[in-house]
Amino acid sequence: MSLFSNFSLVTKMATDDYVGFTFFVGCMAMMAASAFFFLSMNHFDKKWRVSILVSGLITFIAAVHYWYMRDYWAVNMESPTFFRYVDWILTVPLMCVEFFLILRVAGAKKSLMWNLIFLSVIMLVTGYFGEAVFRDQAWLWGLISGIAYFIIVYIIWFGSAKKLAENAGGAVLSAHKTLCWFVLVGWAIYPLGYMAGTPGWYEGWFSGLNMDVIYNIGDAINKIGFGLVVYNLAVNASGYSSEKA
Ligand SMILES: *C/C=C(C)/C=C/C=C(C)/C=C/C1=C(C)CCCC1(C)C
Repeated sequence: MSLFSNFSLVTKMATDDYVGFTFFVGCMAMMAASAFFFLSMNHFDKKWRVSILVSGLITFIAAVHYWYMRDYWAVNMESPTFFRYVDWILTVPLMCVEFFLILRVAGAKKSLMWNLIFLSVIMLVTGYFGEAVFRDQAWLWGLISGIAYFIIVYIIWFGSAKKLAENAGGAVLSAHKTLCWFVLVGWAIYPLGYMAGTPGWYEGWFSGLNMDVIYNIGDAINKIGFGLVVYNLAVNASGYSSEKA
């Protein structure tokens, strides 16, 4: 029974299992978004195809991880922290690549991309330490992670990335601005989840909220929304052709 239950039974979902529900819906949404990005890719001018491809890869990688996280939660009823961070360590750097790809038209250098990727890895590895390894010092690791996060925000809002976006102007500038808001507001959802799910002096601030529900909402907004901004940019900048499919 115990062996076969893993293969042949679908675990029940309680009507009040909000965490399980958001994993389930999140998984579906990521799959649908991936199909959308992949299938629309070839409608665009060549120079935008890689950007749309990356949007699809981000949601596809998330879909695969959500598939596992959904199962992990259903069987163990605990946070799939490991899968969560593996997902992020793959998808967040890809979002940094996305910034670079968009700004490439204005002459962005690879060093901008690598700086953002490096900072995002610091942000996530220190977050993992606080959440999974050194939970007693979760606030300290969260703080280091938060500093890396703010440097990313600074670079894209005020630093070299901003200057490139201004040089590019038009649809690129407005897409860049929207993505900046995603990083400032959309990404700020994650530290809230972290504070809801780790011990520390902030305990109780978000005690009514579940960490995984917050992370799942954040992922849906940021991964799918981010991809749609890029899609929209490609539509505005190159026009969508229904002939080329
Ligand atoms: C698709 C996944 C995304 C966009 C994940 C983003 C994750 C973050 C911005 C996480 C940030 C964190 C902090 C700023 C401090 C506390 C620890 C983290 C890792 C939750």
